[in-house]
This record gives sequence, C-alpha cells and structure tokens, in this order.
Amino acid sequence: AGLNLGERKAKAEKMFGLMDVFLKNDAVSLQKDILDHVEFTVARSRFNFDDFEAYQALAHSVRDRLIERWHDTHQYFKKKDPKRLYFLSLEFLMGRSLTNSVINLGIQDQYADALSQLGFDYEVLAEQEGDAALGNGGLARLAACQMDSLATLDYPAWGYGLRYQYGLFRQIIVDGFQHEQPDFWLNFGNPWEIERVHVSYPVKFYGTVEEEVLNGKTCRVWIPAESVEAVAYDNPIPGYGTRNAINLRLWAAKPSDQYDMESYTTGDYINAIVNRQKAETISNVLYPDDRSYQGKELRLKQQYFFVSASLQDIIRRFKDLHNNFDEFPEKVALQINDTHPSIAIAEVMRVLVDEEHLDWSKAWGIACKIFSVTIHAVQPEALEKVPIDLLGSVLPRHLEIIYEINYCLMEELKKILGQDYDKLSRMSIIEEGAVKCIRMANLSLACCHTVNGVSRLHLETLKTRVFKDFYELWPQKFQFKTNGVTQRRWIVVSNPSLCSIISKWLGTEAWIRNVDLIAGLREYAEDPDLHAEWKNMKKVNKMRLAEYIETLTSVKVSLDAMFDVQIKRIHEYKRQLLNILGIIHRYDCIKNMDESDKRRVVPRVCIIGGKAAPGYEVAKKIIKLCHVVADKVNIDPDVGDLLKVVFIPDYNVSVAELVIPGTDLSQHLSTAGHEASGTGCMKFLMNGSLLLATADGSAVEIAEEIGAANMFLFGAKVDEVPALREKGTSLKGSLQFARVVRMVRDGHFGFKDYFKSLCDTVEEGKDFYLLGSDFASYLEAQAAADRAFVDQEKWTQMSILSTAGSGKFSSDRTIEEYAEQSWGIEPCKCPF
Ligand code: 6GP
Repeated sequence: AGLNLGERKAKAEKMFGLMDVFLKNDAVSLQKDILDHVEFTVARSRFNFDDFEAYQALAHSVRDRLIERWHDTHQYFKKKDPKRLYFLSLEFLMGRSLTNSVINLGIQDQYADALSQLGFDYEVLAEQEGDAALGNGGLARLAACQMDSLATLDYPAWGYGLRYQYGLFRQIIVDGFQHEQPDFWLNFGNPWEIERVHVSYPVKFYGTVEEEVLNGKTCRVWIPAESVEAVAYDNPIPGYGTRNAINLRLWAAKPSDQYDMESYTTGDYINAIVNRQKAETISNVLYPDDRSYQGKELRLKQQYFFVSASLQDIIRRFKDLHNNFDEFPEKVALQINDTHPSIAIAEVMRVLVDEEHLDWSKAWGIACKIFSVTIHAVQPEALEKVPIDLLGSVLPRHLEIIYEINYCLMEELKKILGQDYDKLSRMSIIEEGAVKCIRMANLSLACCHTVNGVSRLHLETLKTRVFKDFYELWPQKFQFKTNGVTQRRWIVVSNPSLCSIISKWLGTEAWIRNVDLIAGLREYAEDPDLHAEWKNMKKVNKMRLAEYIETLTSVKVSLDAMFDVQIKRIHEYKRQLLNILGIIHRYDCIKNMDESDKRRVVPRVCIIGGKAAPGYEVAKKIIKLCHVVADKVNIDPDVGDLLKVVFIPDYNVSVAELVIPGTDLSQHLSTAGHEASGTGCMKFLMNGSLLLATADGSAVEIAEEIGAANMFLFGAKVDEVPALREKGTSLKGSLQFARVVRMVRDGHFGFKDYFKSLCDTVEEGKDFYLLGSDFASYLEAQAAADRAFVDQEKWTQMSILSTAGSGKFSSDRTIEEYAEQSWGIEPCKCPF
C-alpha cells in the first residue's frame, strides 16, 4: 500500500524475476492449465464437463500462451519504436483460431498428447469452434492471410477493424432456396479476444461547424451532436516460428458516458437508457453485399467509427514518444483496404488541421506520405460513393475538408490539363448528377502515395479502364502486388497429410516459413513412391469430404469419381451458371448414351458452394437452379455414379478447409477481366487440385508458374472480350449452349416461370458475361480434364507440379513486397 507507480513497477519486476518466466508446454502443465480453466474460467466441475466446455478451457489455455507472446512483442515494439504498419479494413474473415494458434505456437503435438491423456480427442474439440466471419469474401479472407504473414515475418503491424455483433449471415437452404439467418457468433463467448475496457475513445457524429478565432486565426470548429464510445477488443495473431504475436484490434460501439445527461434530469429515465443503447447498433451487423453499397447512413457511420477510433489510438501511441508531426511519416504507414476506410484521409486532415493546428499544406504533405490503398475489384459499382447530403449530415466538418481537398486537386489538375472539363469532372472527388456524391476512390487516389492492384492483369485493368485518367497523370503511383494466401492455414492446418508429405520429401519443415522451397517437389514429380503417398493423401481427404457431403445432403458419392469443385461467392461474373449449364450438358449426354459409351464416362461429383447477397435475385436463382438440377440428376437410374451434383450449404472458411484438400479439379470461371485476382485458386493449387480456369486475374500468373499444360485454360482472353460483346452472338454461336438453356427454359427441371429471368440474362444480345461464346471452349476444357483423369499417374504428376509451383502465391511474398514497395517497414523480431 502507498507505493507510487514507479515503486510498484520495480516491485513487480522483482517478483516476475523470481517466478518461472514462461508458461510451460509439457503435457502435465498443459493438462493442469486446461483443468484450471475448466474450473475457474468455464466454472464447471473438473469431473463433469462436455466437449464444448473442454474446448473452451483448451482455448483459454492457448489464449494464455498467446497473451504471453503478445505482451512481449508489444513491449519490444515499444522499446524499438520502429515504423509501424496500420492495416485498416472493414472486414477480416478469420475463421477458426484454435488449430492455427497451436500450430503457429509450435505446440500442437503437446496439446494432442495432453488431451488424449485426459481422454479427449483434439480433433473433436477443435470441431466445437465456430467461425469468426467478420467479412464477406476474398477481400476479407485476404486480410486474414496477410495478418498471418505480417506476424510470421516479424513486421511491426497492427490490424484495425470492427467487432460486429453479427458476422456474415448463415445460409440455410429450404427447398433449394437460400434463406439468411443471423450469425450469433458471440453468444457462447469468444475466447480469442481480450476486452480492453480502458482502451476506449469517443467517436463523434452530426452537429454543425462554426467559425472561431484562435490566437488571432479564424478556424473552423466542429461541434458534434452525438458521441459514441469505441471499446477495443484485441485479438492476438501469432506468427509461425517466431515469438512475435501482433494485434488485431476490433472496435465495438458502446454508449458514451457523457451521453445526453439532460434526459436523465428531465425524468425520462427509461427512454434515456433506451436511446443510449442505440449507440451499440453501429457495430451490430456486417453488410452482406460484397460490392454494391447504397450509400447507407449506418455504413458510413461504421466506417467513420472504426477509422476515428483507430486514428485516435495510433496518434496516442505516436505522441507517447514523439511531439513533432514531421516525424509522423517515419513512424506510421496507413494501409486502406479497398475504398471502405477512405474517410481516414479526411479524418487525418481534420485532426492535423483542427486539433493539432498544422497548416493545411503541411498536413496534406503528411497525409500524402502515410497513406496507401489497395483496390480489390474491377466493377465500378464496388467503388463506394457517399451522397453529399448524407456525409454533410453525419460528418459536416469532413465534408468541408473533402471540398477543400477537391478544390486543391482541381486547381492542380487545371494547371496540367487546362480546360479539359470532361476529364476534370471524371477525376473530381465530387460526382455531379441527380444525387451529388463523394467518390471515395477518387479521394484515395488523390492522397495515397501508392495505389495497388491485386494481380498483374488487374493493374492493367485499373490503368486502362477504371482509373485511366489518374494513371495518365500519376503513373508512378500505380503498382500491383499479386495476392497470396498463407500456407500455414491452407496446408499445415487444413491438410496435415499433405504437410507431412511435403516435409518428408523436402527433408525439412522450413517451407512453412519459406514456401519457395516447395519447388523442390518438382524433382520427385514422377517418383512412384511419392505418387503412392500423394494418391493416398487425396483419397483420405476425399473420404472426409464424402462423409461431410453425406451428412449434410444425404447424397452418397463414389470416391473413384473426380471431385470437381466451385466454391466462392455467387456472382454472375464468376459464372456458376456456366458450371451448371455444363453439368446439364453432361447429364444430357449421359442420358443419350448406350451402355458401352457410358463405360468410357469419367464419373464426376460436381460440388458447388457459396452465398448470394440477400438482395441479389439472379444469384439466388443460380442457387435454386443448382438444387433442381441436383434433384433430378442424383436420383436418375440412367446416371448412377456417373454424375452427382451437390450444393454445400453455408460455405465459410472452415468448410473451405475441409473441401479444398479433397478436391481433384477446381473451377475458376470468371469472364476475363472481371476477377481482380482470385485467391481460392491459390488454395486449391497449394493442395494439388488441378485448375480449370479462364485467363483472368491471378490465373494468368499461375499458368506461368506451373506451365499452362498443367492446368485447363479456356475461354475468351481479356482483349477479346469487348469485340465479343459487340458481336453479341451467344445462343447461335453454340448449338449445345442453346440446347441446355432451352432445357431450363422449357421447365425440364421444373420452376419454368421462376427461371425465365435467369435464362434471359444469357439470351442473345444480353449475355454480358459471355457464357454463350465461352461455352464450347468450356466443354473442351472439361473434356480435357476427363481425359487427363483417366491417366492417374499423369494426373498425379500434374497435381504434384501444381503444389510445387504454388510458392509464389504465398501471402508471405505479397507482404514482403508491400513492406518494401509500399509501406517502408522493416521486421522487428522479438527475442525469444
Ligand atoms: C475480391 C476480388 O473479387 C478477388 O478477385 C480478390 O482476389 C480478392 O478481393 C482479394 O484481393 N474483392 C472483394 O472481395 C470485394 O469485396 C470490393 O471487393
């Protein structure tokens, strides 16, 4: 008692020195920790707890070990004060954490032993965990892979995002139709996060802007009308083979303490509390559309809420050690993940100018040095626009700042472009029109020092189409970093048999940190012993998948069949419809064969999975079509095991972990020029599934790595697309295509009226995604895949070469490129 802070610290350090420093990882220590958590955290008796409670206790014991490293890492970062990367993303699709954590901590075997001695099976407990699904699709899962790489490569990085109460909706299928249900992911607690009640910041909204004179200078001052508290929830992200564990800080909205005291004094106690509670809605729910946003107030509030809290946190950390904002760009890199967090640019300007009283031009100079952005789509509708009225009401001062930024931009552009008003209006941050809007992408482009695409081809599209004007003006800003995925999750966690094969044949586990080594497998691509192990691995994984399919859909599938998979968000540009029409064609062919022809058919299990945005009617019809085709095909005695069609409901990260290792052939069918990169294909590639793909996004680079002969490429190339669209021939171009569309139209699978509008989307002259013109080429690629599958040795060789050529597609490579070319950060490795 009575000690001051310094004395207390000294005392704690002395005590700490006397204790055994680290938690121990031998079986007995782990068991003790797990049982302690059963008793004291889960509060169950040590002799009476179920699998879920055992999972919770296990997770808490892992969390303790994460926290230990995470503390050390942050102490170390604080001591070294390196330039830090702050990764701002509205979405992170983390999936499960348990197995990833124990693998990255290097204590998986110890845990498995400890648990089996207690009578538990690690695998069974791991299955108890739900997914953290705080994101929609590719962009969000990429952010999760990149966090893993940032931690593993020892970069001093922080992730910042929103802690949604409800993640991405659960998809349930009723009579073949998608229904959405809320994802109550936090209902049973979340052991992977640490609530930081004392790390909280007020975030302000609405109100007015007034003029004030401060030290003889007139300033604009924002008088906000509402304040919401942002409370931090920290999620430790452990690196593999390092002590470093970085932080993913997610903000939750809580009512502010200073909230409208007046309503309490007026006696309206109940309503005052109810109103207070409304603040929490900001972080309630993730928007389920992954590329069309309607300028909704809540969405804007979510964006500003997490951006404002993150920037307050970042600036507080900077000010702990520095007092001159000139040093800010030496200590801070801010990455904007797609256009969603772009409001951060206006917020930085507001803080520097209004609160820190820097000159406008000095502040702008700083902002231009710290921000970089990555664009994840090609569709113009994915670039967010916010109506001026909305922005002006929610963030009045920010609107003024954006006008000012735009004024400076236009002045600068006029000097270069003269009177080219068309171009000026295209480049303006303000879009004139029926509804005047702020173009968030243009705001980012005006400020960021680097604008990244996510594959080489994607950068071309940005340069020549989406951001052509900006590229012509500032070519040096434009770069690309081909996406990558983490081999830790996508091989080590999800495909342990493949992981052991790779380590055995390479004679080292070093590829888990340095995946380039995986190319060493090429040497053994024809080795019969490796072939035997490889085929066995695939079979085991297919067995697991087959069991899963049977449990979910009651469809029994043959392990000898080719498992052919397309899993991803349902989108017209991703062309799941092409896949289904191809399946109908296959079905139609089988129906018209005699027995001897049938013997030559390569049996297939066609697996499709993915969610449709709740308001996306065409996508929902595609899901229904898949089901009606499955219903007919799967019970047709003429077909038997030659063809089975399966729709896997509620596709998410853990489902992907199960499906990908069991896949023989995976499909990536986007119309050329529409998939910015694609990352699913990389996960399949790593797992030795062969790719049937268009020359789109990263598939082009995959072909360069593994050789086009080792995959099945088809369809129009990017530069052929405009002419094909112009020509507008679809049904006439291919009789086969006309026939299968006709079958759907005529009600061969039922629901004739319902599918009419879906069929219309591929009709003559309307077939924007070119299903008709690519159909023949698609069928040829499918036939080539069938032929290859017949020769199992050849197939296995191609599969080995796919895995061996996947090294480039690790997020470790992507992150190293970002660190060097965009962020200017260096590793900062916490000593063991
Ligand atoms: C996706 C792109 O569609 C995909 O091609 C890419 O691989 C992925 O981002 C990661 O870069 N985009 C989205 O998920 C999205 O929401 C707005 O874009």
